[in-house]
Amino acid sequence: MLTQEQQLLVSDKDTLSKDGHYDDLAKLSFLTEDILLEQLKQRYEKDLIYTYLGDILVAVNPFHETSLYTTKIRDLYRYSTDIHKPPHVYALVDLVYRNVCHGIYNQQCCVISGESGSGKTESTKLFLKQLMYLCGGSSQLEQQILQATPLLESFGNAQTVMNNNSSRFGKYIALKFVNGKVIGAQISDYLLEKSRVVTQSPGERNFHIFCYLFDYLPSEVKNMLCLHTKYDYRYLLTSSSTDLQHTGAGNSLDEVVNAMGLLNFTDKEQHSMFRILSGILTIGNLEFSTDDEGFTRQNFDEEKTKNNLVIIANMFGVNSDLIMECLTTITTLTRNERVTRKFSLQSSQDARDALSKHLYARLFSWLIGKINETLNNPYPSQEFYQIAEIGLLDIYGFEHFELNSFEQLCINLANEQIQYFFNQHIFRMEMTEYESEGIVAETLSFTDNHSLLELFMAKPLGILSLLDDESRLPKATDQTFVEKLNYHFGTNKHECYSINRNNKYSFTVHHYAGKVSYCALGFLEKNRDTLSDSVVDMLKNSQDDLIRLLFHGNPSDGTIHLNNRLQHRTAAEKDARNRLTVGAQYRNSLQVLMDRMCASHPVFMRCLKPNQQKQAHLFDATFVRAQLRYCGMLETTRIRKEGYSVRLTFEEFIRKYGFLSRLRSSDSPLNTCRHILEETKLSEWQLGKTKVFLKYYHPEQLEKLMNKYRKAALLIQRIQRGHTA
Ligand code: AOV
Ligand code: MG
Repeated sequence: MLTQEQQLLVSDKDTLSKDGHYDDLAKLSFLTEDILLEQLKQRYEKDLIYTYLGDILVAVNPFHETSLYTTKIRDLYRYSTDIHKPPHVYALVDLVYRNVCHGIYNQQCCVISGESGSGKTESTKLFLKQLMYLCGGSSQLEQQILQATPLLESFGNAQTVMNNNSSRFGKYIALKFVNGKVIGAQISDYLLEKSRVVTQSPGERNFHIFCYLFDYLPSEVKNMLCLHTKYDYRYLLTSSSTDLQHTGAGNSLDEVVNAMGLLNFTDKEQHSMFRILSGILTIGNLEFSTDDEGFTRQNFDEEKTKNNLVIIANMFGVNSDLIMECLTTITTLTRNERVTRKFSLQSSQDARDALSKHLYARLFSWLIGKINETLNNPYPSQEFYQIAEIGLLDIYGFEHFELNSFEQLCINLANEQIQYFFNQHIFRMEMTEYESEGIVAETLSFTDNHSLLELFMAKPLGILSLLDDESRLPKATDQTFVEKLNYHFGTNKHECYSINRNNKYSFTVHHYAGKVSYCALGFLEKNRDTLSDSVVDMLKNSQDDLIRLLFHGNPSDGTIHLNNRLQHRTAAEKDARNRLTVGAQYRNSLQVLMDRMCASHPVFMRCLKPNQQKQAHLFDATFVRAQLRYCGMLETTRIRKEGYSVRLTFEEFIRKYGFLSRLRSSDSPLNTCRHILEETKLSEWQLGKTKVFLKYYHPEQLEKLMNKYRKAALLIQRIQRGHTA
């Protein structure tokens, strides 16, 4: 019995292996859904989790440690010219990195998709680590880039029903290279699910970092931060789960602190950060009571509450009376008159939770800004160098819970966008380019999700626009929002929408990955995302430099300010953006992401989840079949086979393969390419107006020929040297 490592080392991409399964399913001459599923299953059972479908890499989550990532295997995929390698995420890394080194593409992106818990984040980490390995692996910058991951995961990931280490934010890491060396990186983040700070669904947890505080901080530090045990905090117990055993990403607080050190976070900043986290947990324990008129009482006479207030005031560097005032009253200025209104109990609780959510979200943005400041080394005299970029996209996967809220709507919209991009790339661009290049090809048919995107994004009649309208109307409620949706899209007016007659807060959207019913309770408030001016003013004037910075208050002379001029500026820019609703901001950030991806040469990786129990060695065929179907995997195979998945401009082609033919300078680029191709005796290629069109299997054949020619050339050189010696 071969080990996985040996299997990888001996496996040959070209041939049907002895066990009767293929490395590249696009090579099967006959492919049905059943065969595809059966092949994936057979491979999965041997821990061969990677499979090609043409040039798309499919990965089935093994849910256990494998020996697929040893140093030996890492070296196997290191700058190899032999591309007979079995499918692996490292093969993708090798491909994009070689493209950088050979100057083939200046902008590439790796799009990793799949539903929640399918393995996107793990694949991203493997990708990044291997990429840093290929380009050296030892420089400080490379280490810093790798260290950003555990830091972001601890603040941005949490346990959900679908995944113990679920990403609750989206990220796009852009890595910049000069001469094959990484010279900088920039992380863009997408909509952190900040509601998790104050509430979690059954079976779910708060962000990992909160648990780390209790699991790893030495008791004297915990005392200093006035932290008790994790069972004492409401924000950690809202899911009524008493099992708070840590199951996270396998990171620890040590790793987080270590990463912060490497990424130039000062001790003072780290200290402030811990105090903010402790303050957030404590503020969650503030209980309010009502007076005779039903308003929130302003005097807390309970001992416990008084103590909590003192702790919060201390952690946030603000006055405790002021906190109380901000959370129980609102003061407005009307015609030069200050009018103070008392809050209802609900308003006080909302104000308290809004403060926690905002503070955490701003802390998260600050972390990213600070990391970017460190990673974004300006390279000396950039204009003399060709900078190449590799982007890595890792967002939250498609989600379908029992209760789906605004966050799921946003998450699923992002997944629709990625699916659209995938479709666009695979199908539509294929056809448009054939046309513009004058290539003769059969029309390829495909399923589109354009109409769903319209349902969300259209102006003025799309879900997000209508939500914005309602958010602006003072009298509107979550219910009137659903009524508007039903009016505009219900009763067969939109194919992707249906009314839920038995629930006035609910509506159903037919996503590419299935129908999801959303509960609109809280939608308007989540979209408005307001924080009262008095709370902002209070935090702006905090004694703590970091809190002041997060709310762009007056900077002091502390290091935080000095190190953060850039951050300060982005914070101010963010403030301007903040006036937009959450939905509008999100739409904009997705648009920027799409533009960026469209300008890149993409490679795709599709992660599949073998079962819903997060279990090893369990392949639930029905569950996998559904995933294969909705992400258009079968169609993908067909299109890839029928179409020309590889296209290079004449110049690129000549630069890459010119070696295969004697070039005549008098020839036009078109003729030179034709000449090379004819000499290779390959078939089924086509020449367009500016590009060479190849089938997905051609590069491999060309690479084979190149190797043969190289060997021959070496031999000739040696013989010639022998003659002259
Ligand atoms: P996701 O990123 O796709 O979900 P993850 O990458 O977090 O999913 O993977 C979920 C879990 O599956 C990990 O915590 C690992 O335990 C396991 N896993 C994934 N890939 C591998 C692998 N290659 N080898 C071993 N175990 C693996 V979400 O972030 O929820 O959409 O929002
Ligand atoms: Mg993830």
